[in-house]
Amino acid sequence: MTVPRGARLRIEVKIESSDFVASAYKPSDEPTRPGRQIVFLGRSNVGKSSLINILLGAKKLARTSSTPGRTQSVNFYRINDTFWFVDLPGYGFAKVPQEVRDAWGPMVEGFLQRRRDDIALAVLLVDARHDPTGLDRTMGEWLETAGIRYLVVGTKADKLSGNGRSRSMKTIRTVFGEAANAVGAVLASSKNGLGTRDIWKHLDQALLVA
Ligand SMILES: Nc1nc2c(ncn2[C@@H]2O[C@H](COP(=O)(O)OP(=O)(O)OP(=O)(O)O)[C@@H](O)[C@H]2O)c(=O)[nH]1
Ligand SMILES: [Mg+2]
Repeated sequence: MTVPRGARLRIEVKIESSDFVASAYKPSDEPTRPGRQIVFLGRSNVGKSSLINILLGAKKLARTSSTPGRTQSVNFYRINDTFWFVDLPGYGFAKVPQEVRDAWGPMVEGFLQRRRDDIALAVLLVDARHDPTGLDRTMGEWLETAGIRYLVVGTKADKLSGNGRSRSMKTIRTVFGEAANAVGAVLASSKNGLGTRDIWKHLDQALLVA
């Protein structure tokens, strides 16, 4: 096949609109409009809400905070009126009150199980500066068992040197590389935009095949 110069082989999602739609504390709060979902998962404070903002080029759409546990509900963002970004509450931060930690399992696992068939891809965020935690590994295994495909994103990569980034990528690949449902790994920064193009490539792919 001859591809004309400048032609693109695949369609890329262009963000025409992104809107906050709902914060769900229980299933009945969830929007019922159809559409595939990209869900963002990871430890409290790892940078889920910040990543959503930079991917959408919308600085303040998702609320971010230096206090872990900012996002305690399931937050729905409607993109191009066709698909969803879903910002899930973070897990595993010692300073988050016990009742919030107890609520996490039923809320997030329940959500993932109920919406499994609508999920085009999960984005599992881990802090690039540290080895993935036991809970990060458990989350990966959980997604594996649930049959949900996921992309691993190492966040806050702006805080690492070139060597640190290589080391981090290697660790992430070692921990998640064998998993059948892990579609790839990307290092990212919500401060300087590193990795966002690569992440979008994976999201495009997942949304196209979904
Ligand atoms: N240097 C740096 N800081 C970041 C990056 N991403 C997030 N942060 C900071 O990390 C803190 C937490 O970011 P959030 O996006 O609120 O994290 P979250 O995962 O949504 O946190 P919860 O909602 O509490 O689960 C904030 O102070 C952000 O400014 C990044 O790529 N680089
Ligand atoms: Mg958040």
